[in-house]
Amino acid sequence: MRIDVVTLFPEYFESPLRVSILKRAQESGHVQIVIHNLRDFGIGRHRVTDDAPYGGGGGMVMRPEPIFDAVAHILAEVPEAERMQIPIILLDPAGRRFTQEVAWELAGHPRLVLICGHYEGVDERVREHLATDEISIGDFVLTGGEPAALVILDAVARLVPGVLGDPEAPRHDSFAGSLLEHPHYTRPAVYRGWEVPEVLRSGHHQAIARWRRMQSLRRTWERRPDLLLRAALTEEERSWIARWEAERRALLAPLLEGTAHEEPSAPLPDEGRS
Ligand code: JF5
Repeated sequence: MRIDVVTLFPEYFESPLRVSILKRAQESGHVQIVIHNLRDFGIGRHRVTDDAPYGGGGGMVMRPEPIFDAVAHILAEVPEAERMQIPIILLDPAGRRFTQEVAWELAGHPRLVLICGHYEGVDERVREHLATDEISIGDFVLTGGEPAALVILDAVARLVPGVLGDPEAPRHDSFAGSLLEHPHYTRPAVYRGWEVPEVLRSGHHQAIARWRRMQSLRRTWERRPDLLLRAALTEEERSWIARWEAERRALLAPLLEGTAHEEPSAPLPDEGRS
């Protein structure tokens, strides 16, 4: 797979791409990542890439020409029929939310183009007439699209067949099965008096698998109950959850006793603090 990135800050990508899995993925030829400096496509002697917004207001907006020219340069050698299939992705807080499902979808393409916005954003004509996708990595605002592009690069590259040692690994991911991961332990068996659960040291593989599945479910039920709606669960697994629900209700019952039909309680007397 090849991923082209258009950015005003090519240096931003240097060290993240030089270490660990992304480094090895590039060295082995499984993934080719090409960073393009948007400034090289800037306008005039000063290679300008931004300008003041029409209609006034503060800040700067990225001009469309350098971005169109950078993408034209990237796709110049690609035959028209193939070019039409390549996602041209603008990183933007207003985009479609990036999830593991979107990562799998993008990993299915032989090429991607990522465009990093800056300032108040890019000229609307980039969205309308160049970008095929707008993607957000979450509901927060970054100074530019670069960190978001790195997140997408990382999540997508590791799904390319051969990038991870074990070809089964990505399918075993938390979220792949739509449940959170079970706890992991390694040596020592006892650290500061904190013991590794007995079952994991028992060598009883079936009991271990069952314990892990229950831990996964319990953790998901506690922290991300929304994920359970999409999970494929056995009858037994549903019965575990039903038991936890019952235990929770039993714990809450004394606290809620008699509150259902009561008038809102009177304000507490002033405790004398100023
Ligand atoms: C950006 C204008 C893009 O802030 C983001 C972002 C947040 N979630 N996903 C992406 O992108 C950077 C900033 C300003 C356009």
